[in-house]
Amino acid sequence: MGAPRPGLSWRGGPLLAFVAGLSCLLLGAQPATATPEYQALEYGNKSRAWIEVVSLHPRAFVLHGFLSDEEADHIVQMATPNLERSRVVDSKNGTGKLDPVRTSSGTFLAKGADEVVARIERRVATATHLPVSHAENLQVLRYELDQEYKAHYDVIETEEKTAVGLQQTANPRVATLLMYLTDVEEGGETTFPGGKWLNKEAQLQPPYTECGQKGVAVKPRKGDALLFFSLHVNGKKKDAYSLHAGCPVVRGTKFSATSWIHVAPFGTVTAQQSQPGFGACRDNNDECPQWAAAGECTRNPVFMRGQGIVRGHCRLSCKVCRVCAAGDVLCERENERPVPALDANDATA
Ligand SMILES: O=C(O)CCC(=O)C(=O)O
Repeated sequence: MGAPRPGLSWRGGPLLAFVAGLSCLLLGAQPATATPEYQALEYGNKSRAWIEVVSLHPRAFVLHGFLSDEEADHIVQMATPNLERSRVVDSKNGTGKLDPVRTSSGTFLAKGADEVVARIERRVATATHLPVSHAENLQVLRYELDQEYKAHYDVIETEEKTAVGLQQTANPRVATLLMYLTDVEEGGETTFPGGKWLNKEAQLQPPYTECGQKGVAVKPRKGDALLFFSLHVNGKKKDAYSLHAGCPVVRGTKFSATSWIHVAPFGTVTAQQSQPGFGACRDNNDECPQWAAAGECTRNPVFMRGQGIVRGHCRLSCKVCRVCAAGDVLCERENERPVPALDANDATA
C-alpha cells in the first residue's frame, strides 16, 4: 500500500536546490507546512528543463520545459469545450465582468480535476514553495487573432468592502505561474512594460511585435512557464514592476494556463475544516486496524484515508497522520495537510 510519503525530498539535484533557494529568498509569503505536495520537482520535459532569471524588477523567471507536450495538449483538450469570453475582476465589488481590456476566452479547471491537473498543481506548489491550498483553480485561456489582455496587476485592489473584496485584500495574490500550452507564430508575448531585464542583450529573442518591445517580454513557447511575484518580499506591498500584459496574437493561437497563488490558503474553508480537531490522528471505528490489515486503505482509500480535505475514518490505521506529543504544534499542523490521492502504483499494490 502507498505509505504516506516524507515531506521534502531533494532527488531533483542542483536544479531543485536552486529553485528552493530562490523561492526562500524571493517569496515573501507566509511560511507553509511541509506537505506531500513537496516532492522532487519533476519537470514535464526534462530534456529542456532550466530556469532563466528574466528580471528582478519584478522577480520573474522562465521555467523552461515545465510541462511536457502531452500535458499541455491534455489541458487544452480538457478546457476547449468550456471556453467562454474572459472576465476581469470588478474593482468596485470584486466580482467578474466583461471588459475590452481582456478579449480572450477562458475556463477554470477544478482542483485535482484529473490526474494530470493534480500533478501539475503539485509541480506548481513545488516550484513556488506555495502549497496547492494557496492556489486558485487553474484558469485556461485561449487568445485568437488580435485578442489580448491589456496591462494589469494580478493583485486585486477593490474599493468596496464586499466579502470577495475583503478576501482579496486580506489574502492577496503573491505569485502567478503562467504556463504556455501552445507555440504562437507571432505575437502573444507576456510583457512587463515597466520591468527591467536582468541581462537584456543576452536575453532578447527578436522579433517581437510592437507590444512586445515594451519593457521585459517573454515569448510563449509550448511547455514553458513564467513565474513572477506580484508582492514585495514583505508579502504585503504590491510590486509596481509586476504590471503585465498579454500582447495581441498576430498569427496562430495562444493557449495558456494560469495559476494565481495567494499569501494564505484561498477559497472556501469548509465547515469540516473549521472544526476543532480537524487534523486529529485517530480511527473513528474500532475495526479500522483489521480493515487496514486486510488492504482496505488502498481498496477503499477515500473512506479509509480520506482525500484532499475530506477526512478518512481510519487515518491512524492507514498511517496518513502521526500521533502528536502534547503541545507539538508543528506535528498537529502537518496532520491538517490535505491527504494526497493514491497514485496508480499505490492502488495496485
Ligand atoms: O497571457 C498572458 O500572457 C498574460 C496573462 C495574464 O496576465 C494573466 O492571466 O493574469
